[in-house]
Amino acid sequence: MNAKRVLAVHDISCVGRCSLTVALPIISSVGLECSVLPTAVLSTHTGGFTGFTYRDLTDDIVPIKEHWRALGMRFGAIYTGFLGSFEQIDLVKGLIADFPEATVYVDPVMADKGKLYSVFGPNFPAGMRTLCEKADVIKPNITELSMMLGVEYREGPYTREYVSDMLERARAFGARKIVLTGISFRQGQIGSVYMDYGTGETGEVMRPEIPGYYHGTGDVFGSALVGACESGLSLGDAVECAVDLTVGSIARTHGSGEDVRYGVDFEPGLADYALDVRAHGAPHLVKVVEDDQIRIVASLARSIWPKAFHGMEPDEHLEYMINNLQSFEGISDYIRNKGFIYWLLQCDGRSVGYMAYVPEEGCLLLSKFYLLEEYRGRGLSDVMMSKAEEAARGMGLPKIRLETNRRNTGIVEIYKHFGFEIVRETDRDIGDGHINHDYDLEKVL
Ligand code: PXL
Repeated sequence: MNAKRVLAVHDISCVGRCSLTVALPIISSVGLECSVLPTAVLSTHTGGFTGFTYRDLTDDIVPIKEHWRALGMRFGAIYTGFLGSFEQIDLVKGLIADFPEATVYVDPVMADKGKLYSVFGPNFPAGMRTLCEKADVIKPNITELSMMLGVEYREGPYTREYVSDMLERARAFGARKIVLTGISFRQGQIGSVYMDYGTGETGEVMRPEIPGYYHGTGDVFGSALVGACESGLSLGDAVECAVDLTVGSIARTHGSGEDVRYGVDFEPGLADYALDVRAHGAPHLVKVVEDDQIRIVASLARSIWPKAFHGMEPDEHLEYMINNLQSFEGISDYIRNKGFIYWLLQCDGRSVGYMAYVPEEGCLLLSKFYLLEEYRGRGLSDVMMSKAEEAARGMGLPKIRLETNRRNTGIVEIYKHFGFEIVRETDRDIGDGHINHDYDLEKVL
């Protein structure tokens, strides 16, 4: 399956940048495939234009979905926005149930500035709430959240207690994460707050408010959020990238004096948005030089090793290795006195793994190669192995060798996948009577 395929479920308003006409370019700009399920076709959006055409595509949703199912189609994410009718709420819930592997982002597009959009009836917020209950990530504005919670809409600026209380109430929807837009804590400032209910990660991204009302900004923000999250960014980094694209688009539009019904001028900001996402999210290696970095390596070893070697070695053997070889002092000694080169793997703005190697006679010894459990299976070990190969080649060494615990069949298979072969079994005394029962593996470059 193409895990990077995002399905955007919104209307297509032919003119007036919003919904699918912004979701497609923004999500595509970060290298993700954006498929679409149009919920309605309108000549223009409904905000400020009069006499727009409106073709409701409710009847097409199930046949389109069934065709995809017959083809065995899979989606990495489903991102829903403006729905064409009340009945579509249940149909979209059915769609979500039929593609259970997808991460579901629901933007309950229906209201702003305390008012429900004119095309929706009064029961729409309660219906939208049931859709939010199927989501992994929800992105309401404060009006939509108030309506779904059945509480009175209040104009900002807000106190932090008020906003925290709203986030807490929204926990009942069951989504893992929420991004709440249209929040201000003082006059002249506006932004978003976010909360990851699972990890407790929470924060706010505030910017100076630009006067005026700008159409389609919720969709620019939502699409940028989905693009960034699906690129592997943490929620906080994704919100930053989305806010920057949105605010930049508003600033250009404000400056140009354009008719705001045509939406915001987001296109010139796309290249920077894509670079921003890449800079925050792309996994990359950082050489370990400073004491602080060595401490991070030592703490990664402490988190990774007990799980990685669980059931393979007695606890005291593991403790000996961690305390002596992968402690701050042990790693410092390897780097500063023994010629080892350590690298930290950065991803989602944090250190998620590490590797180390040292040149030997005729080969490179790959001495450490570890990833946090939750970051395995995402191709990140390729980044580390490529670095080891690049280093060996750069030093003119034709071979990489490594030693790995014989009982760790999973990692042996991974090394074989990278082209390593078992060359011997060894029982090495690593000091204090501790013996490592290893395979020696080699890869000829
Ligand atoms: O940007 C939200 C939106 C999406 N689609 C249509 C709309 C609106 C907001 O007014 O009218 C058709």
